[in-house]
Amino acid sequence: MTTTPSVRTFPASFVWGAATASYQIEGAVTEDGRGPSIWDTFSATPGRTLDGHSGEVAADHYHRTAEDVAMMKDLGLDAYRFSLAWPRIQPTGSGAFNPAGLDFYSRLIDDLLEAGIDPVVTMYHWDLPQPLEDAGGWPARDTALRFGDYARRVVETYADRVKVWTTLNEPWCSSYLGYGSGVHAPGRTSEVDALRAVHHLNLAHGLGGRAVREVLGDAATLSLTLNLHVARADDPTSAEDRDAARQIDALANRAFLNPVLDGYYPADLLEDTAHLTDWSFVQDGDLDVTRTGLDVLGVNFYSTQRVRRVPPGVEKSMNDGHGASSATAWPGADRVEFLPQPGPYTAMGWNIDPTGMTELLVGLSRTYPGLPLMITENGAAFEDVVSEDGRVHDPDRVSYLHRHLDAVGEAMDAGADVRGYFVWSLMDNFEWAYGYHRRFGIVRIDYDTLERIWKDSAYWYRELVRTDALPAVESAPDLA
Ligand code: IFM
Repeated sequence: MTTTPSVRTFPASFVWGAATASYQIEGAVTEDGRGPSIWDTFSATPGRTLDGHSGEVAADHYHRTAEDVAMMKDLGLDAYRFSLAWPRIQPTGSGAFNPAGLDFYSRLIDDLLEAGIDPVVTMYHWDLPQPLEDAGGWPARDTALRFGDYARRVVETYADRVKVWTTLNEPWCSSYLGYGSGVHAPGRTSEVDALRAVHHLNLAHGLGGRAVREVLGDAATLSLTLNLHVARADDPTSAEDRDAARQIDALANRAFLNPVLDGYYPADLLEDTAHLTDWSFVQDGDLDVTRTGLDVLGVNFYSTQRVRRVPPGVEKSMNDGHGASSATAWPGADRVEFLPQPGPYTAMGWNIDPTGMTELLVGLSRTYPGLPLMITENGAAFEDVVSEDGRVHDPDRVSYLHRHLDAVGEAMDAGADVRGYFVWSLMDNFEWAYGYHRRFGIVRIDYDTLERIWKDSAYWYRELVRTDALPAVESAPDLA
């Protein structure tokens, strides 16, 4: 007897979207009054990004918003997640706001709404105004206060049209990659500064969240996007390895979840890092500010980690899969080793393991029952090529998306309240330290002509959005 494999379906209310970020797609870095950001400075510093690539032109989205919104409409997207460039809106990060910058996003929001696409706005996706870094950056408390002012202004400006507000994207990256390992802008390497940055980013979230709730009241959907880690003990029977996993969970996950959802920093985090800092930068009342609660938690998921505790005296490898090669990448975790994972891998070298997606979502829904979840990023970079037929056939990406969405469905079956999914990314873009050498888009950017070319994954995604059912991977080339 043959059985037809059942097709995974999603509720009609499930939100289908695509995500991008300002510095990665906009270009136009000196136009219409935009000020410099830490990523402009970092990219201009020799050796910081592959081949010295920068976001100077990127996907030229700044000049092609109408075309890009039309493309999103063709894809049938319910929602578009994008970020506001703080230095475009407030060029020095404090003081005067730039009307041209505010207008740019206002037009984008109008175009989206006219196309029937909900704008999901991230206030900060890593492009800190350079003058704020010069004054101390995220390790300095004042940066959080400046963010609070900026947040209030943008919420007041767009509240009539934008209801879903994400304060920060992946503060883990801003703090540990920016100030710990230094592989991201501004490229500093201090364990203590990384921890100070963690707190000030949480504080910034709190201040931004307050602005959202005060301006929008009950109409607000407040969100924060985290790249939570699924770090598994190499040997689950080893207390040392389990403790290594606990330590990474504290640094990567609970350092953000606890202050925002519970109003404290985990005791084990404070203990693990007590030799570095007494955390006195957390001032009285701060945790009341950080504890905003969330209307929806944004979850970015790409891969899993495997860790073990290295015995004293044994040399450990420093690769944590995020290009971190310095001892300052994970404050206080100097005896934790990130081990190579079984493949397959994406072009980032990240292992493909959709079980991590299910584990993460189910775990979150058990820890925080009733908390709605939204996949705000998931996707993969592969070595795409344009075929002779002019098409980009990207079966590996289609398979990656299929398997991860199936894993999301499994988590929903197990009770996780997942409201939607945003593919990373709408289009190829500036992949930070990797420049344009990594392509995550479902739409290809030809960086010579800036032409947009739909990959098979884009046609496949359009079919998914249309039907709320996972199309077969093999059907992708025929869906154009
Ligand atoms: O490109 C990034 C994005 O900016 C943040 N999340 C991970 C993506 C892939 O590295």
